Amino acid sequence: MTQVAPEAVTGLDVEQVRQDFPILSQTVNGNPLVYLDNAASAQKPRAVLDAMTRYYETSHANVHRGAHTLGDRATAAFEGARETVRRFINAASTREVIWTRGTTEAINVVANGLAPELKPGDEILVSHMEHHANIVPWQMIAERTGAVLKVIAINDAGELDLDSFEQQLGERTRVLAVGHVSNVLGTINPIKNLISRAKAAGAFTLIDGAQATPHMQPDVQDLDCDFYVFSSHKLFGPTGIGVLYGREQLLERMPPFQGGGEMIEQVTFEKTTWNQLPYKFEAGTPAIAEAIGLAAAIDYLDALGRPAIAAAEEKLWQSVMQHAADFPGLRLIGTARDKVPVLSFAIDGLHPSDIGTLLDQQGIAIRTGHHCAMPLMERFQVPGTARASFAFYNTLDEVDRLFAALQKIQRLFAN
Ligand code: C6P
Repeated sequence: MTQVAPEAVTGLDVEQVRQDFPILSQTVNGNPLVYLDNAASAQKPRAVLDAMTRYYETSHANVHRGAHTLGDRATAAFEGARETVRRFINAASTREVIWTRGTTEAINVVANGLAPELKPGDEILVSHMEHHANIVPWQMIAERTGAVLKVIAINDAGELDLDSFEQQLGERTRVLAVGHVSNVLGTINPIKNLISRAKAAGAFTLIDGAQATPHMQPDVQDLDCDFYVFSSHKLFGPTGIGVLYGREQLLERMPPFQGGGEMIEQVTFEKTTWNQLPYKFEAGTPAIAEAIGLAAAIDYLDALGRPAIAAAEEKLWQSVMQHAADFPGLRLIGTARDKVPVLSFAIDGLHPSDIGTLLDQQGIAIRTGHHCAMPLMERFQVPGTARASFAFYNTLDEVDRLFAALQKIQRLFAN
């Protein structure tokens, strides 16, 4: 259930939408909050908070165990949430939708699961713009198996260098693991093309959708990827839960990630057999309320309408770009043609962390630092960036306030 205005069919009534997000209507350091740290974690609509509270107030019990009414209710809601996610990504079956703690855990599940497929000299291809979550698990698996990590170069605009991709892709490539959207640059990568090329080369494909899903709806069957992963908390849902989509026959082949309850079929001291999918990868009591909250977030976004959300983001982004072009000494990091509304920048003479602190004093929340993408910082030869990341509930007035505040900071440092 959602509190969306009827105008949502043609365009978002942003002021009305903001009423759905209780956290946004507060002052921070004496100023109305301007929340521009959405790429780190997005805020939650009341529909999500209500769904989780309702669950705890009426239906909580452990799932898949109970011979009682609450257990049945909890199981139905939990598995209903899985079906909502299946629909969201257009997976062929709920057996292909695995709950994880988030994107990071999902990538670790896949890296661990593919380890038996890798031998010394096999290549794992990532890109120079990956988040650490899509680098480090592969390095760990490479160390275990003798496989080698290869890196697709990027150009100065922050786009994948497709020539470099073609050069690196070869018969030794066993895995392609790339982000759908960069958390620092906002670049939308041409993943459908990459997946089809990698598949033709015989590689497994994993797409990190952490930064894509807040802005677009992936169709995993159309993309034809083997794995697609994302986090709930960036998608306006609760923290502590995420999704691993995996192609069924690969998930069947992969070893489980953790052992314990739920993931077994039969246990004896001599031998244990695994539960069917998706439970084989879901050891222990799952994050039940969080799954229900994520489903409520997806329903909320559906009710707003993806085209309306995209139009609202586009309007914001045009204003951001205009302001940025007029701002003396501001350098954009990431100028790809195809982008989500993420503004990474440096300002001459200012350290990113000073920018962040001084903006916060004016009630404006952004993120500064390396954004868990140290190799990318090194590529652009910056210690870190300031990053303002936008969501559909941000307003044009907030964009104006960001740049007015940046001007004030610049004047302060000029004196
Ligand atoms: N990026 C950011 O501020 P988790 O923490 O598991 O939910 O997501 C990890 C992750 C993986 N891939 C990408 C592309 C991401 O952007 C993130 C999280 C946040 O950019 C926090 S570091």
